[in-house]
Amino acid sequence: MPDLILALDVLSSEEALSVAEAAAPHLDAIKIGYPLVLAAGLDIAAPLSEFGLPLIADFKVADIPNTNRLIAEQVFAAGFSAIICQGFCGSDSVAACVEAADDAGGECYVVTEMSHPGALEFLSGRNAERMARMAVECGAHGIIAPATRPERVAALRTIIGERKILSPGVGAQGGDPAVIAPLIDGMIVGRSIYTAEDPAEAARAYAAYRR
Ligand code: OMP
Repeated sequence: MPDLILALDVLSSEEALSVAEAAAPHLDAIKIGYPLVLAAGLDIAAPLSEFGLPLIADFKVADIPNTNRLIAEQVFAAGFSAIICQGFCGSDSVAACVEAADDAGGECYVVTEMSHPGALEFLSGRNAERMARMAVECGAHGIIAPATRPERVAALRTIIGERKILSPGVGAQGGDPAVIAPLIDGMIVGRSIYTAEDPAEAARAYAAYRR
C-alpha cells in the first residue's frame, strides 16, 4: 500500500507552511510545483524541508536535454529529493533528468499517462506504454500514472515492474483511494487535503491507505 504524498499547490508560503505543519505527521513526502514556487519562490523549499519529509519538485520538466539538466541541477541544489519530468520529449531529455538525479543522490519520475480527461487525446494508451518502457530504459526511479484510471495503472505496472508508481487523481479528480492504493507506491493528494476544513484530519484519513 502506498506512501502518502501531499501536493501542496497553495499560493502563499504562510498557507504552505501551515498546511504542511498540520498534515506532516501523516505524510511521507511533499510535492510542490509551479503554483507555489511562482507565488512564494524556490526558497520555500528550505522551510518546508524543516518538516523532515522528502520534497518532490513537480516542474514536469519538458525541454531539450541541456535545459532539462540545468533545471534538474537547480532543483537538487535547492534541497529537493526528487524531480518529475515529462516523457514525451524523448529518451535523451529524460536521461538528462535521470543523470542529474543520480549525481545528486535523488530520484526522477517520468510522467507517462496523465490523470485528467484531456490526457486521453495524446498522453495515454500506446504512447503512455512506450514512455513507461523508455523510463525503465533510462533508469528512472519510477513513473507518474493516473489514479483516475486504475486499469491503466495496472497495465503500466506490467511494463515497469518493481519501479515506483506515484499516482495523482484521488479525491478532487474522482479517483477512489481504496481501489488505487493496492496498485501503487505513492498516492498524491492535493485539494482533498489542503482545502479541507481540517487538513490534519484529511491527511490522516488518506494515510490509512498507507503500508
Ligand atoms: P489534486 O487534484 O488537487 O489532488 O492534485 C493533484 C496533483 O497531482 C497536482 O499537483 C497535479 O499537478 C498533479 N498531477 C496530476 O494531477 N495529474 C497528473 O497526471 C500528473 C500530476 C503530477 O505529475 O503530479
